[in-house]
Amino acid sequence: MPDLSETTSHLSPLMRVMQFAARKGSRNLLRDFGEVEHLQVSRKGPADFVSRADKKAEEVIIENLGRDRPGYSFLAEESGEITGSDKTHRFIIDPLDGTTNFLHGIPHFAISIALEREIDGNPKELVAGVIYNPITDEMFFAEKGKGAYLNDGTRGGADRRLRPSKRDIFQDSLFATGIPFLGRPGHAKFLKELHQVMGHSSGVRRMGSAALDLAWTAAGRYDGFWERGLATWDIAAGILIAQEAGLIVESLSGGDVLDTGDIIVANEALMPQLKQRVE
Ligand code: 2AM
Ligand code: CA
Repeated sequence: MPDLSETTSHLSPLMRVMQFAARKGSRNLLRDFGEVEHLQVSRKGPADFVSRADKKAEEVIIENLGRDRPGYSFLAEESGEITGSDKTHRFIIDPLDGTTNFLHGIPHFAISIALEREIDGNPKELVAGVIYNPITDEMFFAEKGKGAYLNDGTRGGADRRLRPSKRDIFQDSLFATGIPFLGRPGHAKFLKELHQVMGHSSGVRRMGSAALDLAWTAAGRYDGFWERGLATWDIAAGILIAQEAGLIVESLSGGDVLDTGDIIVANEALMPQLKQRVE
């Protein structure tokens, strides 16, 4: 269980608020994840239970953020759009990214929180993001212009600057992706892309949490990531973390990546090589 009293005084007030909310929400998820194991064997299965766990975590996160930043608006997976008195600031929340993993007792899921800001009528921009994996206690985070970091509680609790991999040879590179969900178009296209990337790279992983895929790419564990049809809350925090680490983030279908949810991420050298195989 994370110790919420840990000193985080080196962080900006906003980052402290966001990380605190993520850790608070994660307590509920961890407790419920422990129960999932028992429920696997019940006839009804854990699906209903998990959707309640999801909602509960979201409530806790919204409650904490709302207390520290009153008036801010929200876009959250379960609650949808909540317009506050301040329409220029909006938290974008995924209380449980990797729901299918959680449901099956697979310890690979995360809480994702981003803050979007609109100033003087300029287009909205992502100004802060956190992705927290409560199982590994890894907190990935970034603020606009300040770089991206990982705190996993080791090395005296110091933040480690995130840097993407420097690989530039496609054959040596490892990529992450997501498979289009049941009922969505694009399976044939995806299989073609997968074939192209698999055949020429070091491999492809499909772990089931887009937020963690982005965080891991920012950390240089993957050399790139692509997926289509994602929701704003799946990728908002991850986009900023990847960009602040030094990666290129683009939409696979033109327009704004947050709006389209069709995302491709890689370093400068690999981006054209990956694009060529998935566009
Ligand atoms: P979720 O776990 O919050 O649903 C996996 O490829 C990624 O796609 C996850 O980040 C997952 O988020 C997201 N996703 C969005 N819509 C989904 C759906 N209908 N079914 C499964 N995963 C979905
Ligand atoms: Ca999600």
